[in-house]
Amino acid sequence: MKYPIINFSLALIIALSVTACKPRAIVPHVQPTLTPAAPTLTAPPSATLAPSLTPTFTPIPSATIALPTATITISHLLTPATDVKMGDLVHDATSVDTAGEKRAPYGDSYQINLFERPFLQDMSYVADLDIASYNLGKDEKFYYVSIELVGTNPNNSLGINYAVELDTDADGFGDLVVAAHPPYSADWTATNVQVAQDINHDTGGLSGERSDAPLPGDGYETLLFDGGIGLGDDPDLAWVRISAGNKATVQFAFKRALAEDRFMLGVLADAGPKSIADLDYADRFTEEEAGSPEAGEDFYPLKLLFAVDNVCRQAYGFEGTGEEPQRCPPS
Ligand SMILES: [Ca+2]
Ligand SMILES: [Ca+2]
Ligand SMILES: [Ca+2]
Ligand SMILES: [Ca+2]
Repeated sequence: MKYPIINFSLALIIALSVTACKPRAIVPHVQPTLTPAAPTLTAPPSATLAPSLTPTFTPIPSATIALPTATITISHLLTPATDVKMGDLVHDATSVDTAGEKRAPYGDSYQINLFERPFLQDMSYVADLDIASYNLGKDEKFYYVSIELVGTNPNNSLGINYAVELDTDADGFGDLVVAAHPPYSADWTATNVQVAQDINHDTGGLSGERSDAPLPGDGYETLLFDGGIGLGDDPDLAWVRISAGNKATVQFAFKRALAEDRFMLGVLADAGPKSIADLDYADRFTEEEAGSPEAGEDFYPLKLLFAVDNVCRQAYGFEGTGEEPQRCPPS
């Protein structure tokens, strides 16, 4: 007579245990899969630009770093080469020699969207933001773009984004951007790379040559690729790695089909606005609002636009006139 009671109690305990365990086992695996990535994927709409431009140094959103990588498996067919022959260096001004004086020596021409401001707002220098040179290489499948920085740590705790801009018709309006965010690794990765396009032709504001600030715009508004979530037709479209050589502190690779054979090329280091939807930054802020890194200038020191370095653009695959907007002067 006792057995049925014992059995019933046991059954009840087992049933309760199983019921109690189930939700704990399932819920955490379902919930985090893709949702945390959403805020970092889309270029911010222009309505929210103003807050993103305020000079704060919020570290890279934790959602980006905390994203459980195990939940997304992306298969790659083709990885870029580890050893690539690179072309001629294009040099950028550096501020390392005048950093102690809290100023850039030269190389910042705000009106033509050329920045040399690897400084925080208090004019303290950040070598990992300071571009010294860049160059282009290619193999059968990929273009490679190396960025040489004065510093050696692209994983600087400020959270520095690096990018390559391509102006495919040389009108001064960037058409494509390949943008990467930390954390970076010495091995090629696509998970921290996005490719976006400017379809409505406003990266140069009204003019590809001059600052048109203050002017709203949505920059590179159309996301074509996000290696973190497998967005895009080609999972191997764009990659980044670091410490690839003393002239390649950061190196990008992207499929040649993205840019075809003719383009103007520039690079960017950005721990300031970090918003591809706000490029060109010279069209967002007036020069007075942005401030200047050059001590002799009226608007010195830096104000709203700081912690940004970029370069003059170089032409690849065509001669051009030499007068293309944002192009480097002939050397
Ligand atoms: Ca520069
Ligand atoms: Ca520089
Ligand atoms: Ca263009
Ligand atoms: Ca646009």
